[in-house]
Amino acid sequence: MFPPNLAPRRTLTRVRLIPSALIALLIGAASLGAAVRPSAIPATPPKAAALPAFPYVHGARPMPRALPGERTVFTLEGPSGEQDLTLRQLQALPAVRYATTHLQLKRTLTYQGVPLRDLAARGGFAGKDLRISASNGFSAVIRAADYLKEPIMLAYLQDGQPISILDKGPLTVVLPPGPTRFTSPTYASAWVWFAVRVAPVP
Ligand SMILES: Nc1nc2c(c(=O)[nH]1)N[C@H]1C(S)=C(S)[C@@H](COP(=O)(O)O)O[C@H]1N2
Ligand SMILES: [Mo]
Repeated sequence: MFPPNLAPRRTLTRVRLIPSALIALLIGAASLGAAVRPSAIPATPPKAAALPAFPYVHGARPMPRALPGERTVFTLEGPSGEQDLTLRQLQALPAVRYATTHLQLKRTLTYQGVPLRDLAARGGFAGKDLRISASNGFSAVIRAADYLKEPIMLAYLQDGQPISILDKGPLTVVLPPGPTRFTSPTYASAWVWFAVRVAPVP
């Protein structure tokens, strides 16, 4: 768990003032990336600068239906109920890819997965702090101020392959290499492995 004062007070306050709906809109525009012509983007509110571009490999794809018997791998627990997602459905959400040195594995690997920012938008709780839970009962909070600005992801591929249990898969939270705080002991709990669920912090 993190101390409540990880991010500068000023940043936290500003993020909380942005309505979830506006954040969801901005996230949608951000994940469309280069595919969207500037004229298609709604008039840019000043807060748009708070949502940087992420290293997307693709935007949202048509959401496939879950097949009979297809396993739920991840659940979004939103204000209007739960959304169970299969791996194929998770892979239809916008995806980022980058190399990072895994804090616990101590290896530099290329991960691909869904940015928490896009997961939160899909769940209807963009801009809220997130609690990510794991199949072993562990959970950790990831602050909105972190996942809105940095492409923290729920990874499903490691060097192009499904992530083995030995490497903390099949779904594991990965933080990008930029901010040095992400590799500090304070953020060790944010690298949630065996991740199965996300919900907004009440
Ligand atoms: N699923 C799961 N993820 C987790 C944890 C856990 O117990 N279960 N512990 C967290 C904490 S507090 C730390 S310090 C690191 C520990 O990883 P390690 O045991 O590989 O060093 O994983 C984080 N992610
Ligand atoms: Mo820890």
